[in-house]
Amino acid sequence: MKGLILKKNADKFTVEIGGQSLVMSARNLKKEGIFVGDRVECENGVIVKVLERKNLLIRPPLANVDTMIIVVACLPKPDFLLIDKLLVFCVVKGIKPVLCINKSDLSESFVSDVKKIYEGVVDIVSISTLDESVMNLKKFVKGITALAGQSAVGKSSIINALLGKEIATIGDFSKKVMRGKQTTRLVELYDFGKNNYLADTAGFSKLSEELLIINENELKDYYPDFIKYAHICKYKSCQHLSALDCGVAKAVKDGKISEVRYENYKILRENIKQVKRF
Ligand SMILES: Nc1nc2c(ncn2[C@@H]2O[C@H](COP(=O)(O)OP(=O)(O)OP(=O)(O)O)[C@@H](O)[C@H]2O)c(=O)[nH]1
Ligand SMILES: [Mg+2]
Ligand SMILES: [Zn+2]
Repeated sequence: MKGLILKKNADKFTVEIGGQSLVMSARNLKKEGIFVGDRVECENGVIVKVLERKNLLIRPPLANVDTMIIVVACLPKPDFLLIDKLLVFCVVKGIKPVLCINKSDLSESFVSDVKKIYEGVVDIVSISTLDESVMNLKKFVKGITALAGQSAVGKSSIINALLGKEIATIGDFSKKVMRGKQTTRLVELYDFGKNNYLADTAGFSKLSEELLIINENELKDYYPDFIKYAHICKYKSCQHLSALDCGVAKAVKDGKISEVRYENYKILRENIKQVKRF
């Protein structure tokens, strides 16, 4: 029978199989080779085989990710470079990204500022976990869905609000900032019905390593908003770094591409280039 790994705890796995959740162990398989999100073959209550994966994330460890909901909020101070890294990462891994602006109850102007940067780049949904607007996120949970974003943007709060119960642990913001610790540590999939699952995860902080598989000269091809204007560039291999004869730089100047996106592209490209040298 085929099952799905919902949770991993030492050498025990919680497997969803035939509509039930069962705790199983694995036979003749290394536990390090089985991940939350893996689809597995089970025999007599034991995992015997891991089926082929669509993708695998290392940090957080999660397999077969279909959708990534990238959460951003006005507090903690947003890291737009991290968002852009995550967006590139999604394209590399074949994951559909969604940008979720949380804590919209705190600042309306922040919501419109973020929309200005990312409109036309990614689907955007604005919510607050404090009211019913959080439900607007439900339709974006498609397949195995990971929540990503800086610590304290409200990922665990989103899971609890969507499921209507206190499942995931929410961190105390002030304590968290003081200690600089993440509240959520383990990865677990929560069932949303109709083969849709949401993962509460910590991590994505060491993402840069996983981005190193791309060449700095290819980075531009992972920016859907740049691709729209790249045909205007004089040179086919244009890296969009100088304003001369560059369609992308012109689109930035004309306000069609966000300056934040463009400046962070240059930083990310330089990061990739630097690390690759060693
Ligand atoms: N004002 C406001 N506060 C929120 C909202 N959502 C979450 N918070 C608060 O933000 C803080 C952090 O929430 P968490 O859900 O623990 O954040 P997290 O992203 O899971 O953090 P890590 O697990 O550390 O990655 C808590 O104090 C929440 O009460 C919201 O929509 N509005
Ligand atoms: Mg959390
Ligand atoms: Zn160009």
